[in-house]
Amino acid sequence: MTEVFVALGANLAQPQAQILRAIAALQSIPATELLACSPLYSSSPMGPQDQPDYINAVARLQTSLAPHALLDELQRIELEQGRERKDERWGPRTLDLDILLYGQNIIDDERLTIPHYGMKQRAFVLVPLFDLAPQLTLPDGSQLAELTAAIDRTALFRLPE
Ligand code: A4P
Ligand code: MG
Repeated sequence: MTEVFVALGANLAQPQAQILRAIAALQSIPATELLACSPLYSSSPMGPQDQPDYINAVARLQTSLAPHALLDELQRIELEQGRERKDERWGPRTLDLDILLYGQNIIDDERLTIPHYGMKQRAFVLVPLFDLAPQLTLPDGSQLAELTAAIDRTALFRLPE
């Protein structure tokens, strides 16, 4: 089994309900166990500003699926929740599920970049990841605690549980 962290994001069609539904759907992935989920956060959009705020969270899983098989499952869940892929970069979506980390593996091919390319620059990823795993070291040796302490979190709000 490999420990995996998945980022969840949504900003359309009742985003908080989308995230809760996606967390439930993660529990249906074969050969995979949902270990924990972070609190939910609201965040202002990165990218085009003419879109609603996002709800973001991070889930901790363990899986015996290979990385690409896990991506297939995550994309199936996105489609089941009405995800449409448009040309606009960083546009609004009902659900985005990104693999942040797959153990300490480094993967870079046409379908997968792991660690996720933007994770170190995004408060809406680092802060919920830190909630789950404050001691984490990334595959490049950087400490999650140091990255999280340095990130600007002015546009990030933790939702009451
Ligand atoms: N792909 C490569 N690596 C991965 C990975 N580690 N996990 C490929 C998942 N997928 C990965 O993804 C495009 C392709 O990336 C996939 O086919 C997969 O093979 P996509 O979900 O179709 O497109 P996307 O998510 O729009 O692309 P991108 O550039 O990854 O978007 P981001 O970076 O995820 O940004 N603002 C706030 N506040 N909160 C957000 O969550 N999210 C975005 C989306 C923009 N602004 C946001 C947020
Ligand atoms: Mg994505």
